[in-house]
Amino acid sequence: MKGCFITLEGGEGAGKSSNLEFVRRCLERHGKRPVVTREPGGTPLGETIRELLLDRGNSAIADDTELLLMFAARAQHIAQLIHPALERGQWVLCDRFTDATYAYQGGGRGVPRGRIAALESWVQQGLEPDLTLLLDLPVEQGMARAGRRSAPDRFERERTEFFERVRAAYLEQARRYPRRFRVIDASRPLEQVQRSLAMVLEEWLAQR
Ligand code: Z5A
Repeated sequence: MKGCFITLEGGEGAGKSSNLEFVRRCLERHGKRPVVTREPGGTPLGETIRELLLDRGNSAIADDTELLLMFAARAQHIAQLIHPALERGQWVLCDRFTDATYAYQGGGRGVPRGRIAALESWVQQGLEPDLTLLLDLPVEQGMARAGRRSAPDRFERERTEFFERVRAAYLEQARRYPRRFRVIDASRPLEQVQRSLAMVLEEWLAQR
C-alpha cells in the first residue's frame, strides 16, 4: 500500500473525540492530509450499522451478532474507503479499528480471541494499522469524564468491570504489538496529553 494508516483507540472517557482533530492538525503540519474516518461507521452502510449497534433499544443483540456487525461495517469501510484511499497514496486517520474489537468484544464480552482473529484475517486480508495511538487511563477516571455526557449509548451503559476488561485487553494488544502501538497516559490534563501525542507523532514520522 502506498498510503499510511493510523488509528486512535481508547476506553470510556479517554478523550478520543477531544484529540482526533489535534492529531489531524499535527499530521497536516507535517504535510499530510489524512482522510479522517471512524468505526463502526465511515460509510453510509457502516453508519447505519453503527446506529443499530449503539441503540440502547437493541439490548438483546447476541455477542456473536455484535461481533459480526462490527466486521460487516469494517468490511464495507475497507472496501469503500480505507483500501482505495491507501491505494491512492493518501493517509487515513481512523477513530477506532480492530483493536477495539479485541478490547470490547474480546475483553469486554468474552468472545474468544480466535473467533475475532479469524474474521480479522478474512476481512482485512493482511491490512493493519501502521501506527496505533492508545489513550489509556484508569477506568473510574474515564467513567467520571464520560458521565458528564448526556444519554449513554448501549456500550456506555456497561458496568465498571466491563470497562476494566476492555482496558486490560487494550493493554494486552499494546504488549503484543509494541512496534505498532504507542500508549499515551490520558489521565493528565488535555494540554499534556496533546504534548505527548505531538512528540510521539514527530518521533514516529521522523523514523519513516
Ligand atoms: N466498538 C466496539 O465495541 N467494537 C469495535 O470494534 C468498535 C467500536 C470499532 C462507539 O465508539 C462504541 O463502539 C464504543 C466501542 C464500540 N463504545 N463505547 N464506550 P465511539 O468511539 O464512537 O464512542 P466513544 O467511546 O464514546 O468515544 P468518544 O466519543 O471519542 O469518547 P471519549 O474517548 O470518551 O472522548 P471525549 O468525548 O473526547 O472525552 C470525554 C469527556 O472527557 C469530555 O467531556 C471531554 O471534554 C473530557 N476530556 C477529554 N480529555 C480530557 C482530559 N485530558 N482531561 C480532562 N477531561 C478530558
